[in-house]
Amino acid sequence: MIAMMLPLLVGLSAVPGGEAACPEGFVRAPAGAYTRGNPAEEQGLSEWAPRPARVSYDFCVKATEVTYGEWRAAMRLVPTEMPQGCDDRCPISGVTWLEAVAYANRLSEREGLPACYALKGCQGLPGGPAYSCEEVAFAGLSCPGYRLPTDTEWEYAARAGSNERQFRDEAGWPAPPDDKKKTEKAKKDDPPDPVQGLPSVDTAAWHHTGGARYRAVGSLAPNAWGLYDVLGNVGEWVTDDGDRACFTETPEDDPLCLAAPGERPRHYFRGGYSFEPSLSFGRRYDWRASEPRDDRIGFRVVRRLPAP
Ligand SMILES: [Ca+2]
Repeated sequence: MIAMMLPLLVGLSAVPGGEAACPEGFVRAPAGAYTRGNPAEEQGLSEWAPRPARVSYDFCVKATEVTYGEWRAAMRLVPTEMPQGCDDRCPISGVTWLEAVAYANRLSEREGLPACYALKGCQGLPGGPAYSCEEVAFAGLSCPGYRLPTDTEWEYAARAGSNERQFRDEAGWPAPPDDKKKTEKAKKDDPPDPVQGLPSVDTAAWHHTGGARYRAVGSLAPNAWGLYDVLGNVGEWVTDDGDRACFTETPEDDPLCLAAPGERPRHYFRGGYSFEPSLSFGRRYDWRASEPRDDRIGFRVVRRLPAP
C-alpha cells in the first residue's frame, strides 16, 4: 500500500536546467495546436465541426486511467464493486463527475496545492450512495493543482498532438480496401494503401468486450506521448460542463466550455468505453446529470506546469 501511495505524494520537481518535471506516472504534454473534433474525412460521428485549438502551456497528464488501487489509497469509500476478473490495476469505474473532481481535489490537498474545484454545500462522501454538492466552481486553467483535463486537453493528449489517422479501423474513417480481394494484377498496379500499414485499434484499446469488462490499465500499446487506454477501457470525464452549443463558439486559444452561473451543468466524457464497438478520438459523449452512476465512466487527471 505504501508503494502504491508514493506516486501520489511526489510533487513537481525541478529537472536539470531548472524546468519543472511531471510527477511520477504522468507524461508531459507540450504546448501546441491541433484540430479538435472529427476531421471532415470521418463520417457520421459528430455534429460538431472540426475546430482549430491551441493549448498555450505545457501540462502533465496521468499516463493511465485512475485505478481502483489509486482511488482506494486516496478516498475513504469506493463507489462501485470491482468488476469480476479485475484487481487494483483496473480503472475505477462508475465514478460520477463530482466524485472525480473530489478525487482531484484530494490529490491537491495531499501535496499542499490549491484545490481546482470549490465544492460548496456538499452532502455525503465521494464514493458513498448520495454524494452531492449545491455548487461547484472551477478555479480556472491557471490552477496549479490536480484536475480533470479540459475537453481540448483530453483530445490533444489522446491524439498526441497529431491529427493523422492512427489506426486502420478507427471509427468513422473509410475502411481500407481489402487487398485479399484484389487480383494479382491490381495488387501490382495499385500503390499500397497507407492505411493498410497502420495498426488495428485493438493494439491500443480495450473495446467491443460485450459488457463493462475492464482490463488492467497500461496493458496495451501507448500513444506517441506514452498515454495508455485513451480509447476504450473506461470513458474519461473532462472538466467542461457547458451547454452543447458552447463547443461551436469557443475561442481558438485554450478553449473551455463552462456552465453559466445558475445553468444546470452538462458533463462530458471522452474516448469511448469497453463495450463500444467502434472508437474515435473526436467523439464527445454528453451526460446531463452527475448521477446516476454509469459504469462505463472513469477518469484520468492532469496538472498544469508552471511557465519556465
Ligand atoms: Ca479510456
